[in-house]
Amino acid sequence: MAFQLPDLKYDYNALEPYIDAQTMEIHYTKHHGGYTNKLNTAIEGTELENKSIEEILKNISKHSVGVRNNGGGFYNHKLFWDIMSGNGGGQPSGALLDALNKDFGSFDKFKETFNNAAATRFGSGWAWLVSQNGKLVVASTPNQDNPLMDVSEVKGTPIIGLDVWEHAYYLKYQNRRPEYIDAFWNVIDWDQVAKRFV
Ligand code: MN3
Repeated sequence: MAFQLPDLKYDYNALEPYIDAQTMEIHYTKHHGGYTNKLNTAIEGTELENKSIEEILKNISKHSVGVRNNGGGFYNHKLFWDIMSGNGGGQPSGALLDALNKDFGSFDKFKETFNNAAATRFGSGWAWLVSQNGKLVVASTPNQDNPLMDVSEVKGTPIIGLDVWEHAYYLKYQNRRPEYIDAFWNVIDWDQVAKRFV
């Protein structure tokens, strides 16, 4: 198997009450697990088996829809789990906070922009904070696309990714996506986000 489902660094109930244990378990084992298996099936016997996921995504326009959807799903969920923690929340500091202030005017203004991108993404997709050589922008993508892909409208390095597919919140929040988006800020791991930024 070229790609393996990455270990989750916390228990399924670690993000309660903001993200419930049942959602975490299904999301990680069935959805992320499914993307991983289907990615492996899609690249089996091809040269992509020896490439990094970043390399594959960078040239995604050359590959099949199956590689695009499942490669994106594989990468995006790993990032998503990595930037959350049961000890998360609060505010960023240091160079990341300086950059957010510079590029959005204030931390609150950044959150407002990000929340709006997440809430207004039609159907299934992701909201992103993206670094374009140090300049920060907010974007959203459909399906399992992400800003590393050459087909993405906004390109750069994803620093924060928020999954706004219904499977990410429907068990607890039903149709109330904005409540889920608000809750996310209580579990975001700013130390991990800062590491991705530098
Ligand atoms: Mn998902």
